Amino acid sequence: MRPMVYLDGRIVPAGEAMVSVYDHGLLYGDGVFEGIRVYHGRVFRLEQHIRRLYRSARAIMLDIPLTPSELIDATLATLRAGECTDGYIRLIVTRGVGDLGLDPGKCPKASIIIICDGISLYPAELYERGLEVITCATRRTPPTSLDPSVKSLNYLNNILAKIEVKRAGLLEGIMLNSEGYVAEATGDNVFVVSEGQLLTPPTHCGILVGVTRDAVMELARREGIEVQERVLTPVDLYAADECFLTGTAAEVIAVVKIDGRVIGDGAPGPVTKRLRVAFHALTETEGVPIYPEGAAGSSG
Ligand code: PXG
Repeated sequence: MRPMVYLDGRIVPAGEAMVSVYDHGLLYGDGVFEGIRVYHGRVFRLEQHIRRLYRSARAIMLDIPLTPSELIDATLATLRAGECTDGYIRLIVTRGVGDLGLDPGKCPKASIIIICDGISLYPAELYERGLEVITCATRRTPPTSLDPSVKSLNYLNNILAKIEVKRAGLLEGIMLNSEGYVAEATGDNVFVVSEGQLLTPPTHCGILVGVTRDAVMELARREGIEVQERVLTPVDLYAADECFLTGTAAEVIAVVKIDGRVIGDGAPGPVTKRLRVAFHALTETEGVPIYPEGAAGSSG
């Protein structure tokens, strides 16, 4: 695989893709994005990611200059150009190039960038052992300021929390909302297992509605596990039988210690393991094929 980038209609090797310093995505974080996985020559839940991208764009009054199906075609063409069968897609739509000044009206046309590259995952042994996390002092942006369900290019809220996490010598942390209820991890959603039920914060707690979160809730219901969206406190996390995170990059990963409290028996629990296996199976079977059946470059 070669990393390739689609940039406003042209597909070029990643090293040759350049954007203007006047792009408002760079100047102000004015834009939206998606992170998508490619497994075995298929794009996982591509339609769901595209839907979320257009929803985010609509929320910030950003006109994406391609239709959803044109954007899907451009994404698949970029993957084919790099002969990608397993990797990561970063879809970005910025406000585009304009004069200095916040006014998005200065930007006549949004810019579309599609990066197809590899992805760095957590080390394999962390999936076996589970993660230790903290709850961060930095609170998730309230929906009244910038709704976390909009996947915008403004990630400083999460980055400030990530800096706390790294200063604590850890890899991930849990963010509370401004009321002190559990929202999500810096780049993942949070689940707990408590009295046999799978619980996760509802969207009104101020979260990004994860594509992996949706998939895991579906899988759990299919496996006969009761799933509820419920407002959670840090104590609900500390007292849980199991805790895990979900995300495009992390997939399903157990959390075994939170703020020094051992969760359950301190190892990934049975429900977490079951859902991790079920999620893997889903990535093996589901997805939009990059290569038409039997075509050159097919993974099969
Ligand atoms: N919450 C936040 C704040 C996120 O950024 C998720 C939850 C999980 O959503 P999905 O749809 O991925 O299940 C995210 C997604 C990275 C990276 O490079 C981060 C995400 C996705 C892909 C890569 O750290 N975050």
